[in-house]
Amino acid sequence: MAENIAAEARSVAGAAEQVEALIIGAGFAGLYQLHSLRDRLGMKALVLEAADGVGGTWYWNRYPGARCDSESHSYCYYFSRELLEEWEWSERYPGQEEIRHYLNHVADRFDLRQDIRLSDRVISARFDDAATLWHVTTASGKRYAAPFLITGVGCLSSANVPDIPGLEDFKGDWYHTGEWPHEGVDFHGKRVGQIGTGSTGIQSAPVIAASAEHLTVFQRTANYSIPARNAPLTEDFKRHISEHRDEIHEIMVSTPNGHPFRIEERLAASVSEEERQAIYEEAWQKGGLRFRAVFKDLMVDKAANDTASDFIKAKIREIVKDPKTAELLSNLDHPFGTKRPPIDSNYFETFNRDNVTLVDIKSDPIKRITDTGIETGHAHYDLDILVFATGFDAITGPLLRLNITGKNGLALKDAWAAGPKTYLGLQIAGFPNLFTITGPGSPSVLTNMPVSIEQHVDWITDCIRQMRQKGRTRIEATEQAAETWVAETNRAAEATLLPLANSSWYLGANVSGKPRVFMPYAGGLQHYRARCDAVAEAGYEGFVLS
Ligand code: NA7
Repeated sequence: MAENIAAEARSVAGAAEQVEALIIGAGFAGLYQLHSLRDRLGMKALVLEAADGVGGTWYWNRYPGARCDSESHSYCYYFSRELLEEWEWSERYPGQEEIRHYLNHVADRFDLRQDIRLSDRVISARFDDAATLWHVTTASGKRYAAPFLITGVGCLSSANVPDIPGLEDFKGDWYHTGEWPHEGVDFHGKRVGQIGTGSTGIQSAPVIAASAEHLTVFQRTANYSIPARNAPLTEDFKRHISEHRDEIHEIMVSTPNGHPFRIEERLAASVSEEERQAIYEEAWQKGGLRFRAVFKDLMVDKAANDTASDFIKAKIREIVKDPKTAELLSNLDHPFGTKRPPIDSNYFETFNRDNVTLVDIKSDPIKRITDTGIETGHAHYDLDILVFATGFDAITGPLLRLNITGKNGLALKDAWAAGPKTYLGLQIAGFPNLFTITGPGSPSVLTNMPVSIEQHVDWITDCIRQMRQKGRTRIEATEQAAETWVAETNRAAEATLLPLANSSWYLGANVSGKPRVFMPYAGGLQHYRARCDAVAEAGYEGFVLS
């Protein structure tokens, strides 16, 4: 008897919990995917999440000044009219805390928490070909199994801390912006060094400077930025949104980037120099990503792009008082918009403060971190706190760290040794029944993310619905379809100016040893959506269903 009980206990301890679908990540993607599979298809689905709360990217990124660069009324789900109507955003660009509240509200409203397992990181996923089952293991040793595995791990969730010698010697505290302590960091009386001037560094520097004794910003590549002109939403604007939801959504799904505004039809050269300056000036005053939409050729014609870029350089020189600092900040080595274009609140103005210094680490690179600060070839900077605003192992990083193994023992890291290869960014040949929400090869980071996420989740849900209706249990992208899609993704990027930014994370250039491949699909969200729909209508062309 005792023996039987012990054996049973062993088998229970070793047994995998089996459901119909496993979803990794409780951010925008995972929450909506759970709701769709469970409440629309009636499936038993589970979300596995490493953090101790929902929110995904917005759970982790709590650095000072963390704010979204898509407008709040578009940075949300549109699948539920009730949800849209009951939630009211407070500012033009939502801050991290407000977005996290929103996602917590979604989790409660749709009763999702009961099917979310928090505080346990997925450490491996392995496909059992004979059983058509994905076996997933977590850090705590729990095992799960399901026929379908869906990743909603985000594109910017794998922190990139550069391998600078000496970090272990540093006596002060150091932080990566993407893994910021929940209790916050007190900068009062501290000498802070910030490495990185991407969207994150551009947001954090003004906020850190406001309380630190001194902030030294270490800039490798100068960056463009447009003022966000963030402000509380007016009652008039809130009314406008609530009266025009359908029109706003229609614009979002029919434009290349999923934003709630259209790109102007005119070319930069179609207006006089004077008119062009007036158009840029108006867009600069209004602020935000709409700046990029004032001419339709800014992202495809270098001469057109130069006009925008020259305008922004002149603005930087006008704002920044010290000529040497202004020169460094405006010494831009890539066309405007070819790296993800930040929007800011007083970034360039911050360099007019007495307690802020800009250090050019392109001409004088960092040699090492010492116990008391940062040493470059020519100087030593004494610091109490180091902030790494150095970005992410973007798009592929979060997928690769799941340790996924497909058919015939094929590890994803080997399948992608020369760079990611997917079909539509949704599936990988050799990895049946694995769907990657906003995976490489989809528009993802080039768009307003919730719009791309809803499109992917709807497509995946519909695919699984059709499979179930037709008694199919397995779907796998063909190698041929994936090859063709990679070629199409490359062509789409080459038709734009995007590949001209050498140090872009779109290319994987920010992580040493990462293959240089342009990862997102740059052909436009509206075209991509049409393509995904056409594939489904043609009976899932490019996939094998069995
Ligand atoms: P980004 O955009 O990748 O920016 C990272 C910054 O850190 C960028 O200025 C990099 O310079 C710099 N960096 C990275 N590694 C180093 C090393 N080793 N030495 C010096 N400087 C370095 O990341 P963000 O977090 O700002 O933004 C990512 C996205 O998150 C953003 O687009 C939003 O969508 C939200 P580089 O340009 O490589 O010379």
